Amino acid sequence: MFSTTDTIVAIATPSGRGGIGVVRVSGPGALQVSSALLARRAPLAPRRATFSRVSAGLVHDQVVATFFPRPASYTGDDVVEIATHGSSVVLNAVVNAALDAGARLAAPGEFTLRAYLNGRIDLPQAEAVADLIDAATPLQARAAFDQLNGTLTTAIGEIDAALFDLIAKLEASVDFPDEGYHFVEPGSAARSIESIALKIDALLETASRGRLVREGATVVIAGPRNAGKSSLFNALVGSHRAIVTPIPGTTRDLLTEVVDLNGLRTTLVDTAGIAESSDPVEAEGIRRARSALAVSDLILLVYDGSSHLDEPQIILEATERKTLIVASKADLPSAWRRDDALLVSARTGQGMTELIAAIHHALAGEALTDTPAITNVRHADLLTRARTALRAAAAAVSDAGGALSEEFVLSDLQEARGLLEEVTGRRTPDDVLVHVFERFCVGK
Ligand SMILES: Nc1nc2c(ncn2[C@@H]2O[C@H](COP(=O)(O)OP(=O)(O)OP(=O)(O)O)[C@@H](O)[C@H]2O)c(=O)[nH]1
Ligand SMILES: [Mg+2]
Repeated sequence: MFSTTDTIVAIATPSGRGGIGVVRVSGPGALQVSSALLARRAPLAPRRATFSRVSAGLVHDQVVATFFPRPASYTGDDVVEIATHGSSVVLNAVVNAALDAGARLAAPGEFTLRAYLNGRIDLPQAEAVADLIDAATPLQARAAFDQLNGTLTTAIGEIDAALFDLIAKLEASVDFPDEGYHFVEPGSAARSIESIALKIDALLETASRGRLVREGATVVIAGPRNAGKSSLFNALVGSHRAIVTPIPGTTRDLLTEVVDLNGLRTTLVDTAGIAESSDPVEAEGIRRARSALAVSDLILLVYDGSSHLDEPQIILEATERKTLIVASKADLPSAWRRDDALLVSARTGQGMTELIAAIHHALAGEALTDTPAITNVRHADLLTRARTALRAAAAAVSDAGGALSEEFVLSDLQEARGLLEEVTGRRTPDDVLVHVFERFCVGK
């Protein structure tokens, strides 16, 4: 389904205008296609930026072309990158000329797919390329870069090696049953399985923080009317995004903005004040506020710190979800106190730093700076299933008592191993590949 023998071309830089733009050509015909475009007659020297011109119909430009010979190129095939001025007219003309010269338009992610199919990178590394390109915070970029560097592959490789070792010993027991000798005693098999399971657990423990880094968190600002929710939202966003008025019931729709809170990508949601309302518009706003609460990772429950607080109100709004209680308008004389409330003034900025730190802590715990190994749901899912298979293997060992039946244990261990190989892409069905590379944009 993936043709790898033809020559592909695409614009590798983002669409729009820029100082330079790059067209990437990869495949066995990369040199021949690019020489059809370039005015320069002499062949391109490997890995040397070479000044030339292109002419494609009406369009002419001065360019720098670089030839990366196989196999030490991004894709593992011959690659020529042509840097033009960053005009979409020029870039499209160059691509069209390359198509005329025999190249085919690359599908999304096809350059990286070729790198994977040519064994330049494994599947987690290919996924890391997409993550790095999509990173919205420095921490996301860092997590993706670590994965690109092979941290996950190394961790999985160690688990796989231990699993392989155990499987080999058990198979030896199966193959030489007449010796009356177990190569692996049940106790030692159980210990090996346990130690492998612990390694997988350690990886999986990083997964929920990893998801936070990768996908970010949703923080919903809720509370009674006029509590100062929209003012707080604006202060966190850093612009006058939401309408603020002294009139209770100002906000009706859900407002969302993505912000970087100390490195954590956060979707902030401002909501209508929760109250009994006979106004159908406000009632719909309140219904939406409640549904936003239901999908939040964290709720900021905001109460006006300067006016009397109904104690039952807080209890009424308490939910199962993580919640921070905020006493707003801290620049005014306070009308109530609670030990667990964060005092914040959107007007003066008082308490904002502490609030952001508290949000960060509630979502991510102590440190989000040590990079998690697992940031990807596909990986987490496969590892969870491998963990289940190991649990079944451990159960088969302990049920057997003295008479260990290697075949049963082996089939579970082999299943676990297959799942690990699916993470790294050593054994990956085509539909998984399609799914992974769908996420890419053209030219990557
Ligand atoms: N002094 C002071 N006033 C504030 C502060 N934050 C909000 N206010 C005032 O409180 C009133 C309500 O603020 P909003 O931010 O609109 O409150 P809200 O909770 O979004 O209100 P609804 O959308 O109507 O539920 C406005 O008059 C704000 O100027 C603050 O930190 N200090
Ligand atoms: Mg509001």
